[in-house]
Amino acid sequence: AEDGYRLWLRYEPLEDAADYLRQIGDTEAGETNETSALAVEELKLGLDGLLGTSRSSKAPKILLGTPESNKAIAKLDLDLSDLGEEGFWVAAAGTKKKKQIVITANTDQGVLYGVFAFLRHLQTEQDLDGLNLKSTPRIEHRLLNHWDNLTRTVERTMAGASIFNWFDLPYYVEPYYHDYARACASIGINGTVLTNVNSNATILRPQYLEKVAALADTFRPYGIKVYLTARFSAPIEIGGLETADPLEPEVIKWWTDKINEIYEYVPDFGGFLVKANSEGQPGPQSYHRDHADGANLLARALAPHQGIVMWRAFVYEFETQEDRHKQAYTEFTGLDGKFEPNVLIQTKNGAIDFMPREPFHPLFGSTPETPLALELQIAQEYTGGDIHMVYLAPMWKEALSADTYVEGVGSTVAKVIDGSVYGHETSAIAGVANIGNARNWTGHPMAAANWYAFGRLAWDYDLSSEQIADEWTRMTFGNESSTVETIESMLLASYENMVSYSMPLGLHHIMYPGHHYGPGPWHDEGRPDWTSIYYHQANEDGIGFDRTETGSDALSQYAPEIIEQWGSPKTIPEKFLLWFHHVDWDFEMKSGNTLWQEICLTYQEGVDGVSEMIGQWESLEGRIDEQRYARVSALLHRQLQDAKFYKDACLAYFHTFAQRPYPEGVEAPE
Ligand code: GCW
Repeated sequence: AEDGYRLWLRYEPLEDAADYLRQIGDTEAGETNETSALAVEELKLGLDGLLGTSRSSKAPKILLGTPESNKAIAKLDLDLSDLGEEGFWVAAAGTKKKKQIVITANTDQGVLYGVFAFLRHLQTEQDLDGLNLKSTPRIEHRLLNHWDNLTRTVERTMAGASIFNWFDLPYYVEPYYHDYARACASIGINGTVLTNVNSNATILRPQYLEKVAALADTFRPYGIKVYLTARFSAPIEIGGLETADPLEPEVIKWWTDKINEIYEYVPDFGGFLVKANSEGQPGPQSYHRDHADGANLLARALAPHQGIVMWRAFVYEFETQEDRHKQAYTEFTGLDGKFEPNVLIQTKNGAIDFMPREPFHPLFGSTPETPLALELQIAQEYTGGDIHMVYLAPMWKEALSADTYVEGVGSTVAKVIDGSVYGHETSAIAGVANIGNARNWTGHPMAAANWYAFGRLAWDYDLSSEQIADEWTRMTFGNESSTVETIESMLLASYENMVSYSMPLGLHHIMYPGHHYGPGPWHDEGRPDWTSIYYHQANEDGIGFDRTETGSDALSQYAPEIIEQWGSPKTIPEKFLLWFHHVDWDFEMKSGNTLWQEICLTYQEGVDGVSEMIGQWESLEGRIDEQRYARVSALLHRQLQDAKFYKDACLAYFHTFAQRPYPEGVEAPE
């Protein structure tokens, strides 16, 4: 049965196998160590599955390995100087008479990546003529962030319990840890943070470090480093100290000893991810110190071991009375230049949270001295849980390709992140994982596309959403052309549909509190900055949050080119309209509709988009396995119901202010 466990690494027999078999013969690998053994094993697994187990000794050989490990490759005398430590080269080599395929790199890790690239090439039925795949990653640290607790609950990911079985570790290492690592390595992910940013300090106790070491040992051959979250109050919680003040010598000593201890368990430990002074987490400000004091405390102790600190910029307090959009920028630009070189400030793509659509975070480009890491959310906290089919690559591409203008046109968020705008050496990107112990890892069968897309974009942000969707679909559902076309078109429409039926035109933070799944625009209890009415500001005149000069002036945190374009409701891209402007219900939109009409029609469009996806999916009945067909079918019907509910709840509520008729073509809420 097809339960999705194999993800995109299915290796089902190819229709064109015979053709490939003429071009692919035996494999000649070099000397082995753990990582190169995995490369050999994966290549065999892939080829056996895709092409069958018998290959002709007359067909061109695959030469696998580094020039050091494989003499035949050394003889080719290839120039690998631009491949770095992780890049690979997969190419047709040899002579006309004696053709060969070479999969090589400077390191065994690169060779493993090359194997996955070669297999992907076959899985997606690409030509072998003129084979020449050469690639290096654009970003150095490409991490998953698990928001997993030691009790195996997972914050905001809905695909089951945590995959990390702490109870059985280190004595029993689940075989599926290998499959997790394979899947990650196949898309170039090279690090993973095992614990939730909201976790307590327990993971730092020796009893747990032993378990962490077992996971690190398992992931290492796949090129995946292990990282942990560091609770700032750990010296008090588990160290018996009275304070966690980052400038206190005993605190400095405690962390230095702790970090040295971690490296005894995990010699290549990656470092820490820290959420401090945010949403109730302890931090340096509790001792009247700043984020730099806190981050540097850890960074200095990690530096001798080459560890890094990813200090999160997701900080806000209502007490300051400042628009939440502005707070991270205010705090962190003031500290630029004060951080140790092994600190990165990890910043969500948008300034508020992981809303369905946000303008890019104004911090990007605003800290010339400090490298920023980009944090994306693969888990669908605000985008339909693991129930809605929403392909997130277009959203991430929008963030990555946004122009900050800080160093002139073309200073995109991607170039801030990869270090090129300000010439930083270290670079990082993180994705909050959507993985759980669901048999298919991600709950919704289509949600695996987001795990896949994150890895591919982390490796190369220039890949298009279309190309990634195409690869994933072919690898996951096979190459039959109408199946591929249909699923791709569903994937590519899905993000915009979801924005339309939940938070269109720059609306944000109007979800139901707590679960964050459905609508709750009426919500106004508790902290004002956790309510919905604070963000949509609807009243009889209109709707939207004024972030221009006449309002919170968050817009002033962006470059002049952006202020100019976004400063007026007439010139701002309408997708961000209500994020920055409070606009009259009768404001005329580019379409000629009034704002009220446009809001209604956009919600309706989102719902209709889901109906269309159902129609498309139904055209695939009988073409794909029954199990995945039925599951996606059921989920899409639920999504339609939810989309209607989102639309009805929001329109009924906003109507109480707008008091205008529903435009034609919109199903009015009952
Ligand atoms: O989006 C919010 C979530 C919290 C999360 C927080 C964060 C891990 O609702 O669950 O906590 O962001 O990113 O720290």
